[in-house]
Amino acid sequence: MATAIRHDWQHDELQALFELPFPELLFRAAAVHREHFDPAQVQVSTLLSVKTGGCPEDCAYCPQAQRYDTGVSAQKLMDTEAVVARARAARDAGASRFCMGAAWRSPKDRDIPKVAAMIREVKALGLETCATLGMLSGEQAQALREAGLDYYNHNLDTSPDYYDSIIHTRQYQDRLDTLGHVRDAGLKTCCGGIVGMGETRAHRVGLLLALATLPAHPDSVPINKLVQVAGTPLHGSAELDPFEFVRMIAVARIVMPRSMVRLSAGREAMSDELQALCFLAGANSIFYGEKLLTTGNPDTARDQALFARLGLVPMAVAVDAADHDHPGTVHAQITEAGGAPGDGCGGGCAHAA
Ligand code: SAM
Ligand code: DTB
Ligand code: SF4
Repeated sequence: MATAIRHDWQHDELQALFELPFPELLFRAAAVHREHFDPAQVQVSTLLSVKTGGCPEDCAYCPQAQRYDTGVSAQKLMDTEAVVARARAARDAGASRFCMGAAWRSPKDRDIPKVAAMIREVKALGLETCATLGMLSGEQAQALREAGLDYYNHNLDTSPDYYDSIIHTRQYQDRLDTLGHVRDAGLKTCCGGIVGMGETRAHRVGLLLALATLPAHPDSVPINKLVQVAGTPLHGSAELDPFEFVRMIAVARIVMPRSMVRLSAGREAMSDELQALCFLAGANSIFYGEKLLTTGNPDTARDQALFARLGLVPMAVAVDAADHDHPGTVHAQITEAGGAPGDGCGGGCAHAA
């Protein structure tokens, strides 16, 4: 019988999952993964910082906060043409989703038409679109949806009871409110958090509990491992045990069985073997391309080789996200030679199942 989708998870249950012997936890997570996904398929997103640095917020992990001396300089919002050129290159390298990030507390209303133009043109390339722009009003979320936005990324970042140690310039409830506006606008939600910020296991449980008891599980759940950047308050934090990171992925997979669990920031410093354990634990999405927003990510050749060595294939774009002028399922291809997306999926894609 298929695992039920639950929204009534309890702290003790998640804690007990974390405490399972590692092989048992991975076995259970892998079993849940197979019920809902082809474990050979991994969704591939590319990030672009369309507005970098100068952010007024005080997120203790973030290189883009104006108040920390991290060497990231404030830049203006990019031109649409430059964004589209980067999106086309990402598509041609094998990405199926393009995520545009802005170092804003929240967008100004006058920014929305500019971002909407980017979304429309990126979508016209046949890519799924995602944006992460900070807090949104209901009207702003609606306007982005009308421009063709598929996903909005807005993270809870950490447990409610650790939040005050990390961010002081906005409240947890502000994040929940933005997620509500995003859901109400009919956008898909991408929402996760960061580990390795000096939190305890109980805080990691608290983050997953907060995510798994949202009114709807996020469609994508990015699990970021803190990228430590000199100048940020969290630089110098104790390194997380890599197996604890894998446990975090596995518990996320078990409690949110239908969500895409993204192995997000921090991959550059991970071995191929650790990443393979994360895929075994139920991760089925990555950021692909040599940069996240301001920090590094594995180079594409390394990821192409990893996919080939593990027999992983990039997931197809959902049909309803594909270019309306060119309807049909679009398939990303990551090959060791790179290459453009085409119509042939070789039978490994989701719709073939
Ligand atoms: N400014 C918007 C916001 O905060 O919602 C959007 C961009 S913000 C950079 C997106 C997410 O990136 C954050 O919520 C956080 O989870 C993640 N992030 C930022 N810096 C990070 C770091 N050094 N390591 C890991 N994740 C990080
Ligand atoms: C998410 O959860 N992680 C991504 C994306 N959503 C926007 C961002 C990671 C940023 C890592 C630090 C940087 O490159 O600036
Ligand atoms: Fe600003 Fe977002 Fe960075 Fe926080 S995470 S400082 S809101 S860019």
